[in-house]
Amino acid sequence: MKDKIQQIKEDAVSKIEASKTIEDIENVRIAYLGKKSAFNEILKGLKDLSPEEKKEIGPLANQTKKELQHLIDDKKMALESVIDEKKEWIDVTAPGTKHAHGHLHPLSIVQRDIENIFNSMGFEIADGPDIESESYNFDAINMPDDHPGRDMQDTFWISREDGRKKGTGTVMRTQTSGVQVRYMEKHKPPFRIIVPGRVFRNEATDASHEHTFHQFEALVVGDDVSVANFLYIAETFFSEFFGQEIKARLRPSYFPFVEPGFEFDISCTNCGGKGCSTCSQTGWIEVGGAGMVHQNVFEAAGYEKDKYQGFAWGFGLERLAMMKYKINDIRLFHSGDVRFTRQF
Ligand code: FA5
Repeated sequence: MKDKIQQIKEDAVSKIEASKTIEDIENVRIAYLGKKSAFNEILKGLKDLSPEEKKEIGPLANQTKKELQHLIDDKKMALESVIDEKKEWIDVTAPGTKHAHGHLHPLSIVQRDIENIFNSMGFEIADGPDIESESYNFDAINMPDDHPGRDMQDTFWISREDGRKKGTGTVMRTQTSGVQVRYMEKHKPPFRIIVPGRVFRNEATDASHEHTFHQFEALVVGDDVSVANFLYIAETFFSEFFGQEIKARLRPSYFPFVEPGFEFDISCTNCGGKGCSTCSQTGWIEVGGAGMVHQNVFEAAGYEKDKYQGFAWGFGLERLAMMKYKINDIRLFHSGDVRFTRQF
């Protein structure tokens, strides 16, 4: 009997040592200490032994059972701690994961830059509604109903009844120029303002045209404001904005609300005016329209005719942002693609 117990013990110990999983060790426990195990049979049979044998075998069997139970418990704990380490081990010294922070859209950055530069030159920032009356957007700035100038801007009409009274329609504003008369009705010269804002045109889109884009208008009115003032302010602004010396030039053009009117070019920010693919080898890039405010616009605002002089310009904000950050497709701005906006 003693040999049998010793044999069971040796077998059990080698199986305990070989166990690799919780399941293995549980199987060893059932096999060697469970109800149907050979060891349990020995314990059950103790009652049938002689008193001398009982004295000798009883304590040996109980001692062996205890030893095996300890070995099994220790092995089980060891296996559990390995699993815990794999599952829950935390390195408190590891760098944390970064939280994503919100940031400004490139157009907002450019708009803020523009506002800051003009603020530093004594300009105020004025505002107007995106949904504008036909009157402010067109009629008041010398573009009455039958004016051919209206054809220059494909318009999203919100309401435009047949047989309506002139100027009573509503539009998604096509230009920030509509804020000119709105502002002048409430303010007397001298003043200088810029009007940054969103505008809409019913146009097909391509790499340089959007149906929804931003302009910023500048309007300077006083007793003796001249084209020379405009050129000086424009060159100062663009040099500051691009962080390099920029030259400006005017080419005669037509806008109903200015007389004379100009297309406005700046020296190429890529080649400095020498000629490159960005400026089609001309050294110049067109950035907007400008001119001396038409006296009809002053009259529409309630000013006395020929009393004041002023200049106005309208530039596309996206086009400036594209030049500054070398972006080749205007549609990226409103694409909602964070791979694009994250770069700013
Ligand atoms: C105007 O909108 C005039 N109101 C500008 C003006 C103001 C002239 C004051 C004289 C005095 P124009 O349609 O050319 O002009 O637009 C001005 C600028 O807006 C363009 O030079 C261009 O930079 C930008 N722009 C025009 N159409 C689009 C478009 N579809 N997508 C993106 N930018 C555009």
